[in-house]
Amino acid sequence: MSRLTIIVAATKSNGIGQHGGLPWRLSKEMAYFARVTSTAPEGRRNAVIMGRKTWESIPANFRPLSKRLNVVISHNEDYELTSSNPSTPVHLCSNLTLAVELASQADIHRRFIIGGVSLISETLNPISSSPTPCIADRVLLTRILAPDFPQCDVFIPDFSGASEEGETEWKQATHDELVQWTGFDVPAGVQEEKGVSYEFQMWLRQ
Ligand code: FOL
Repeated sequence: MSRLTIIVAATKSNGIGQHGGLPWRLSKEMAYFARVTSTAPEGRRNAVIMGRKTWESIPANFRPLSKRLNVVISHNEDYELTSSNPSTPVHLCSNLTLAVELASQADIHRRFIIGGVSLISETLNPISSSPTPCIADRVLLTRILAPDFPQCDVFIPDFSGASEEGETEWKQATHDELVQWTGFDVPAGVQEEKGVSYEFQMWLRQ
């Protein structure tokens, strides 16, 4: 099964959203998201796989996300995907397995899970009985260090701590490994934007 990378920005309490959108507006952080998910070798592109609510949370003039194959998951097979940009492909799939299959064509370089919580949870902790589990082996986490954004109303499961068996399943990569994987010079250390401090991190499943 093909590799999946989760990309997410989360507070220390793992908050990621509020009222159906992002709790913050950080233009440099968003530029990092756009660059990481768009960077691919000549002649290939990446896929961004998302749930229906995440699709709706992207400003209408930015969706589908340009230069990327957009795959939206909805159990409603009649869901209307309205596109502001006919030159960027967007597809509807009824489940994650079909979405990953679609995003595994030869011209696709990397597959990113961009939210929301149910897709992130499903790929962090796949049900092993599932016939075709879709498992994420890498998380590009932007850790929002301060403030805590207590108004968050959606949270991802904690993946970086110890598992039930007591061993850590995830290990943080070094900053050099993050730079190498992305292929561009990601800023190191604590970043500051509009009074918010955050850090670009990469985590790997051991
Ligand atoms: N991961 C990270 N690191 N930060 C995020 O903000 C983030 N957001 C989502 C998923 N993973 C994330 C989901 N929400 C856009 C808007 C919301 C969104 C994802 C993307 C969006 O408009 N993206 C444009 C950038 C436009 C700009 O530069 O302002 C894109 O082209 O990617």
